[in-house]
Amino acid sequence: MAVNEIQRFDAVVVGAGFSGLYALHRLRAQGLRVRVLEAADKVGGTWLFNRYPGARCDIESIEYSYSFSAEIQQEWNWTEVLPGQPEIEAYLNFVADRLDLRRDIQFDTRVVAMTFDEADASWLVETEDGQRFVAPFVVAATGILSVPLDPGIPGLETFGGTTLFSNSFPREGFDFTGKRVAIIGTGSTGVQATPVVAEQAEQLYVFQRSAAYTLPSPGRPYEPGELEALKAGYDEIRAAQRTAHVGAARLSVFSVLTNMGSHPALKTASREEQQRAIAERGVVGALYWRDILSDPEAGAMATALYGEAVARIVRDPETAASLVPNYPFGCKRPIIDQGYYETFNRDNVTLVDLRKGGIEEITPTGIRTAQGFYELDVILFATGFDALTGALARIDVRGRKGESLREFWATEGPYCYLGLQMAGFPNLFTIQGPGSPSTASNFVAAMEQQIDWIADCVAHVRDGGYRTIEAQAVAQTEWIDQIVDLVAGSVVVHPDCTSWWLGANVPGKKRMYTTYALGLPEYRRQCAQIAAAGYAGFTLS
Ligand code: FAD
Ligand code: N01
Repeated sequence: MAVNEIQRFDAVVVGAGFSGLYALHRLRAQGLRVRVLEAADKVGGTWLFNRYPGARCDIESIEYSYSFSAEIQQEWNWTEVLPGQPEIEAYLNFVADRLDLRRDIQFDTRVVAMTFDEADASWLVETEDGQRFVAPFVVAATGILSVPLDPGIPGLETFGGTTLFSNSFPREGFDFTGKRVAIIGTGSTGVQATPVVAEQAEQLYVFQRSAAYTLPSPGRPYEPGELEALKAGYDEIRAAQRTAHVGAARLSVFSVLTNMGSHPALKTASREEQQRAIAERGVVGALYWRDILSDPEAGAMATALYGEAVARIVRDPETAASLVPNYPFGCKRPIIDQGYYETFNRDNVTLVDLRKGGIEEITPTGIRTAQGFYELDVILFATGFDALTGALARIDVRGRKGESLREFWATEGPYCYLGLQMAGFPNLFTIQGPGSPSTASNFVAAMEQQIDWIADCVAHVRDGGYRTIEAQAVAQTEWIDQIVDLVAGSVVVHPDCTSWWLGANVPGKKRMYTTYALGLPEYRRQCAQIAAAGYAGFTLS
């Protein structure tokens, strides 16, 4: 086919991670001709790129997996309760083969522009290499954590050793043996990578700008027969998931938060009770009190108690003190780790607390900070993502009257109706966009519900003889404003919070918390109600 020839489909899906694969399957099952455009050379998205040592899911494998196919559920065998990156990547490849998805996926194809054509009521989708696709519907399954954030450190490109990024880690892996290594960043990624890299490296420096709250992972391999027993009761597991606030009913990093209501209050607990809690539960004992998210004073007490719990693990008092966060628990997404604090007792591991003197520059031989110079062979950046809106904003999306989505979000903030559509951009669906429960839930459960909703919506438009469906600006504003109001004054918008879910980690990005906070079941109910009411808040034409 000539490069400039336009290819027509009923729907274009951008991205071939968890979301894009399911969107393809679901829309194809409805008889649509679908083309998936994927920048990478393989399926997997998150689980293809983030192959750094220690990469692992924080939700049980049997829940962090597609529920739509009873056959796939039974055929795939997870080996661990909390699956590691290789296993999730293998699972997604299995699903792609099992459903014969690859025949409709075009790899090595990056979308750079999408333009809505009023007359044709369709989207022109253009790729980096000049290919053009036209389709009435586009599903942007581009990922909420898929655009690496430039750490913006002067001299980065001058480093003469090996520079690694956690979110584009080499396919063949990397051997840290005998190397002087820096990990920059102590979010979920840095915290996961630290204990594993420490075991290989000659010397590991962990560069910490903000300390993390992190809970010990409950992960382990399945016992013989355990998975089989779980699979026998899969219907009940999925039913429980559907009623769970975060879309995961079994043990997860979120359980410490969701069960808080039944725990005692920290402010009224005696000193003995507090000490017993951390003696018996470690750092979790500092964070499981019911009042610490709602009462700032209790939150501050929890941070202090957390510091005491860390000091019981980390032998060097200065390092232990440096590992205590200076923002309240709950402001960032919870982290789980496999021996993070214990790692700082190793002779070959040093914490570089950047609060005592930040990074000034990277030189050909290492990192210069205000507190000294560190000679290095390897720098591993675990510095995060331009989350939620980053991937779509990197595409030049033009809606009605040529309106730019990138500019709209940059000036107004991340407005989006239901996390599914933006006013002015008809027939373009986002997956887990702003205003969805995405960042505070089991992503796979949340994503499946959204794609089912989108597929039903597309069928409604086509069967009803309509050409377009478009979010109304008023509905969109009301939706996001009610979400913003819900969390006003809470820890997630605390002034000291620099979380990606606020957009606060990206210089110049509008600071707004847009995660739907009422839980997945209520979100599902509202989406269903809106559809049943003839797609209230949308205009069909
Ligand atoms: P992605 O997996 O990000 O896939 C998006 C795809 O779109 C990518 O393949 C990308 O190449 C492609 N793409 C983007 N832009 C373009 C373009 N312009 N043109 C063509 N292709 C494009 N969630 C949980 O619920 N639990 C967890 O434990 C968990 N762990 C995580 C661990 C890590 C390290 C990270 C980064 C995220 C984690 N998440 C977790 C969130 C995770 O992103 C989602 O769970 C899920 O994998 C997202 O799937 P997706 O298909 O929507 O997006
Ligand atoms: O990214 P992050 P992440 N100099 O943004 C620091 C999912 N996930 O990749 O906080 C020095 O959380 C930055 O410091 P600060 C999960 O949803 C899940 O770790 O901005 N430091 C921070 O410490 C997670 O929330 C798992 O002060 C710099 C870190 O880098 C999301 O992905 C595992 C810096 C970035 O932390 C993102 O996690 C992995 C600089 N210039 C990821 N720039 C699971 O376990 C940034 N930092 C399931």
